[in-house]
Amino acid sequence: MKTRIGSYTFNQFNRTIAFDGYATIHLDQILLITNLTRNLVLFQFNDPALGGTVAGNTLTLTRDTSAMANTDQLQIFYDDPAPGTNVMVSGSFTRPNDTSAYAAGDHVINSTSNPTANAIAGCARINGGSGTIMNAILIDSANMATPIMPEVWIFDTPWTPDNDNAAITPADAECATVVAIIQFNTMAVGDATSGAGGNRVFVSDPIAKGFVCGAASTSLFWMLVTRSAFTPVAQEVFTLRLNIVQD
Ligand SMILES: [Ca+2]
Ligand SMILES: [Ca+2]
Repeated sequence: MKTRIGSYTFNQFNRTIAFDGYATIHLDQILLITNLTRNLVLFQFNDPALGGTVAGNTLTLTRDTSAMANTDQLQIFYDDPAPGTNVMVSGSFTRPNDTSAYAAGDHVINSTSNPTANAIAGCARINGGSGTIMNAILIDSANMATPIMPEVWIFDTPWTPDNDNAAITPADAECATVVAIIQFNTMAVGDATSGAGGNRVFVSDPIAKGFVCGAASTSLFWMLVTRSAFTPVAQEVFTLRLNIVQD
């Protein structure tokens, strides 16, 4: 979909234009950029003299712009992917190298002393973007006779994680950043080998929970809670996949 980009940063000396609302842009989707202050074309997709290169969200122009001004008004047309793009995103963590039993309500995360809040980048198309989580799949790298009963909390803001194997204690303000709490009504044994040699997969029912990412982020953040007492294997890996329809 042809989109006029309203938020950008132009640097005349570096010949760069940053697309401020985007984490990444694609050269083959940039259509036309005109310096309206000077009535000059800066980029045209089918003219080699008006080409450029892209890194991250920044276009470096072939054309010399040193005689222009950073404050010149630019007209940028970009072929943005159509809204409603369906994506799969995922993140994983490895729990500690111990086999300490969990109680119901405990946090399952990567460290008993210095845990890292799990993040999944690319949930939104652009920084501050939005979407809808359609369903979730949790993969457990082990197959225990008494498995975890997983519950996944999804936040739009990083939270301060409790230690592994401690009861979760989300603050009121952190609860106010929750966008979904996911239970998994379908569980299947994959490789039936007992313990670390096996695995299990948990699948949610349809979710349909909307979210809006933070201003400078495309990420959502997730917390795994066990609602059952279970004994893990050392360095068990949990992977969360989310199916998202991005706006
Ligand atoms: Ca515990
Ligand atoms: Ca395994």
